[in-house]
This record gives sequence, structure tokens and C-alpha cells, in this order.
Amino acid sequence: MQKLIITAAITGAETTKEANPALPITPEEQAIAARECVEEGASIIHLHVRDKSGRPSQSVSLFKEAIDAINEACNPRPIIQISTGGAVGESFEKRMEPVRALRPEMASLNINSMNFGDDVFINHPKDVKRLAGLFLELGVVPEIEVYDVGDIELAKRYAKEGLIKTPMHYQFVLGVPGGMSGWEENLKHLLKFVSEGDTWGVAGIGRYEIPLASLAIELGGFVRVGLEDNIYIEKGVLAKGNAELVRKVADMARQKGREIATPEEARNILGIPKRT
Ligand code: KMH
Ligand code: ZN
Repeated sequence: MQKLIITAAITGAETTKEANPALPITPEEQAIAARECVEEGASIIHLHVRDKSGRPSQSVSLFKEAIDAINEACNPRPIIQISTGGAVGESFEKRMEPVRALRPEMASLNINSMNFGDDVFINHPKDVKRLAGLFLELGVVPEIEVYDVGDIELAKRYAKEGLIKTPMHYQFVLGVPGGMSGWEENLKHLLKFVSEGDTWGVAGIGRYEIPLASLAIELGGFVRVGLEDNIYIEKGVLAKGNAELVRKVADMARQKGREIATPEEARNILGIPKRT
């Protein structure tokens, strides 16, 4: 089995400080959270940023500030994966800007539209194709966010058309109201569509986070945890921070005999080209 890549989704667009006061929002808070997560075994930071009032933003300068602070704080430097999903309702142009301006090693790629809680998360094919083209042009590795089985089939179609490079890396985000739930059988069904050479991770939303992490460790996948997806360390107990969730996954991996990837090892596994 490949070593386990742990992604920490430290902030997100939906979680609030009211829901969990440990949510990192400022670049300084995000740098501390990222450092603690890397120390516990995270090799990827999935990054959203917020403006001064805590609202989600796709501002290039806010992303740059957060990325600089994280890189300064972390040794080794994690892979910083910029969110191009942003918040529901954000314009697609704004969602693309941080990738175009900052050319991160990795960024998320949402390829389908869906109901997202009480909102609609719109990813029009013409926009998705433009964004996929930008990834190819800049050499940014996409993480394909999968909420339902048709998303993988669509990703494969785009790969066949040359819009997405293979092998592909999927993140199965399970438990969003509007997508597949985090039922174990759903993950197992999704795996039937993963082609040889492709890689996958799972991000269980809310109460699905830890059970799906445990299953992914056993099945050879990667794991995403963090306050973007889940604010509890156990039923009814708020997580003290992102690092506590990463530690829980790292402990489970050690118990199950699965080694944890360093950021450098994660770059190799995911085919992220070396940057000088
Ligand atoms: N906030 C969600 C609407 C991503 O980062 O690419 C989209 C999201 C996925 O969080
Ligand atoms: Zn996200």
C-alpha cells in the first residue's frame, strides 16, 4: 500500500467560529494551524481564505498572505492546495483567479453542479473546461472533488478528451446534502470506477469523517480531515483544533500499520513536479 497522505482542510467556506471557536481564519491563525497539522502528519493543506469580517473570499492577495504565512511557519513545507470551489455563489472568474495568479502546486477542481445543502453549487461545463485548461497550461495538479458517482464518469470523459491529465487524483467528499452520503457502501461503490494508476482520498462530512477515514486507511486510500468538514473530535465534543483531528487519523494509521507520507513523499505519489 502507498503511504497515507493526510490532507488538513483547515478553514473551508461554511464553518464559522461560532460553531467551533478554534476555526483558523486569519493568515496567522492558519499558519499556526497548518504547522500543527504538519507536525501531526498532514502533508497537504486544503486552503480557503476569509476576509477581515470572516466571510469566505477568493481574493488573490488574501490567498498570497495565507500561503506566505503557512510556508514561513511550516518545516517541511506542505503541499498547499488552493480551493477553486470557494463558497457557493462565488463567481467562477473569482474562483479561477488564485490559480491563475499564484500557480499553486495543487488546487481543487469541481466538475459538476449539484444541490449543496440549501444552495446550488454551479459548475457550468464551459467554466469547468476553462479551469481544467488553466491547470494544464500552468502545470497545476488538480484534485477532482467527487460528490457522486457521475462525477467520476464525467472526469473520465474529460480525461479522454484531453482536458484532464491522467493519472487523476480524486477526493470523495461524502455527506454533503445533495451528494452521496458517507455510507461505507457508497465509498466501496465509488472505488469500482477508479482506474489503475489513479489515486483517491476520502473526506467524510460531519459524523462520517472518522469512520470513512478508518475505512480509507484500510482500503489504501488517502484521508482528508479538518474543521472545513467536521467540527467534532467525537460525538458532542468539539475538536480543539485541526491538529487534533489529524492526530486522530495518524494514530489510527499507526495502529493499522499504515505509514504516513511526508510532504515530499506526497509530492512523489501525486506526481507534483519539483518547483525551484
Ligand atoms: N465550499 C464548497 C461549496 C472545494 O474546496 O473545491 C466547495 C468546496 C470544494 O469547498
Ligand atoms: Zn474546500
